Amino acid sequence: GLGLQTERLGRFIHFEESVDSTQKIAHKLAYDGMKEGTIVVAEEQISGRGRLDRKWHSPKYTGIWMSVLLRPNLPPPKAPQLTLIAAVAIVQAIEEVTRLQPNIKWPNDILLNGKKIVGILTEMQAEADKINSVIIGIGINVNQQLEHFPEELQTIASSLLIESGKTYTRAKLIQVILAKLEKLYDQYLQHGFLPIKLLWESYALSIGKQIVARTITGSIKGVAKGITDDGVLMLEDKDGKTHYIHSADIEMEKK
Ligand code: BT5
Repeated sequence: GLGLQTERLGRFIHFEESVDSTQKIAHKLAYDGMKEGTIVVAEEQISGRGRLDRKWHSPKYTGIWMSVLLRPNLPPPKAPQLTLIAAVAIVQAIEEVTRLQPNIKWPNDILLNGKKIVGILTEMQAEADKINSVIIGIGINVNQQLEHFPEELQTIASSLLIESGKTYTRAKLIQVILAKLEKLYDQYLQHGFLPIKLLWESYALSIGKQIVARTITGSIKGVAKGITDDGVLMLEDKDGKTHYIHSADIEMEKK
């Protein structure tokens, strides 16, 4: 067992040795009416995915490939906040278990020493103006050596093992992540996003820095000012105009 300290999250665990994507299974379980807190965990993903149909490298036995089903009673525009809540929970869990201090790169990356160790993919099903289900996909590089990564990832990705020289028990990490996530999620449902937004900003890398936001319609340069109460990134360009970025890849500008 995982020794869970949660009331709802992870009370039902769907475990598989090898899957296409834990997201796919979680969507099916959501459709079948499974309860909030159901999680899907796999040892390996053959077609793990990122945003915009990008691939997520998910080799066997070395990482955490997990999807969490939530059913918040909220309108669809609130769903992106759940990505930020998950990011805070994961940072807190990694800090507690490893004593490393990761940072968040808006919206969905967690980095150590500038390299990506975690990716989060939030997908939503809504009916009319109400969320039916949100699937939070979490990928964490735990015990990979550098040579486990494909060459194109070796300069941009890392793992907890590479950064600390230690291996970690994935079940322990999952247990702590679910405990932190449940606590923050309950706090969010009771008190709203503001307290979590402040926490999120304390871990964020790009706030106050010059960045480039690549959106599907083009790139915008400016200074990241922070996030709105809905979790939207605020970017101020050189003319002092504020842009509200809902979805993008962020690059820190090199001086
Ligand atoms: C993400 O997308 O970062 C979201 C990744 C979510 C993965 C989880 S695992 C469990 C669940 N099931 C799934 O199928 N997915 C979720 P994005 O921001 O689009 O970043 C994707 C990019 O990250 C790729 O194009 C690569 O450049 C890079 N990448 C791929 N695999 C990586 C890895 N293992 N570690 C670090 N970077 C990686």
